[in-house]
Amino acid sequence: MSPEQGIDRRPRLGTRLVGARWHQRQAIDSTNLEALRLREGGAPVGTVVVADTQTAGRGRLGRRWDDVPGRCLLMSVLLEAPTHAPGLLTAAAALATAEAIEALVGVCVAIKWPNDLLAGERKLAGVLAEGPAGGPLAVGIGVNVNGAPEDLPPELLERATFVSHEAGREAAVAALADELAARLDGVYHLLVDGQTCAVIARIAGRDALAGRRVQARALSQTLAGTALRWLDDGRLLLRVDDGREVALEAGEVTLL
Ligand code: BT5
Repeated sequence: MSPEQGIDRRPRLGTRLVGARWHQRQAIDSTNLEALRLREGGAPVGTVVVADTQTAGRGRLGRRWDDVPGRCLLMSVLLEAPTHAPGLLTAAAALATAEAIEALVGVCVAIKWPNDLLAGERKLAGVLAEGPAGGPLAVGIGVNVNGAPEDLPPELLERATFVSHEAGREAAVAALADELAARLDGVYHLLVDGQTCAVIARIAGRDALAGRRVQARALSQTLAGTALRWLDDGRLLLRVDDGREVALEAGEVTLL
C-alpha cells in the first residue's frame, strides 16, 4: 500500500470507523483541507489526517489556528454530519477531545459552546467542522499539547494554554491522537444511533457557560443574557435580558 492510501489503524485502535485510513503528514497547509482533498479522491468516512505543523491552520470565520511545530495535535477526521442537527458533529468532537485529555493527563477541561475547550478561562483546543454539502465533513481538532502560552503569537498570551502547562508534565502527542480517535469513534456512534441526549448530558457536565452572564453575537444581532444550557440538537439556550429565551444555532459567545 502506498503511503498516500494511508494505513488502516482500526484494528490497533479498536474502533469501528475512525482510523479507516490514517495519513500522517509533517508540514501541511491545513489537515482540514487535506482531509477534504482526500474526500475528493474517494477517501472513506473515518479517514484521519494528522500533521506535525500547519502553514495555514484554520479557525472559524476565516480566522487562524496557530501551532508549535511537533508539539500540538492537529487532526482531522472525515465524518458525516447528522442531517437534522449538523452542529452535533462539532459537539461530539469537543466532547471526545475533552475526555481524551482528561483521561490522559487528568486536566479538567470545560467545553464552551460551540467549539472551544478551556482549562480555567484559557483556550486549550478548538474544533472546526467544514466542507461542501453532500459528503462527509472534515472535523478538525487542534490541541495545544506541549508548551507554554508564550510559544504562541503574543496576542494569545493571556488567552491560550497547553495541556503540559496545566498538567505540570508533558504528554505524547501520538498517544493523545490515539485516545482521541478511539473516543471520537464512540461518541460518533452514539450520534449515529440517535443517542444525542447521552452526548449532550456528558457535555452538560463540563459546560463552561451554564448559568453565566454572556454576550452572544449571532447573525447580525448582539444579545446580552444568561446562558442556560445546550439543547439536544446542539443549539445553545440563552435567556436574554429582556426575558426572551433564544436558541442559538451558530455564533460567538463571550463571558461577561
Ligand atoms: C477554532 O476556531 O477554535 C477552530 C480551531 C480548529 C483547528 C484545527 S487544527 C486541525 C484542523 N485543521 C485546521 O486548519 N483547523 C483545524 P475559532 O473559534 O474561530 O478560534 C480561532 C481563534 O482562536 C483565533 O482567532 C485566535 O484568537 C485563537 N487561537 C488561534 N490559535 C490558537 C491556539 N493554538 N490556541 C488557543 N487559541 C488560538
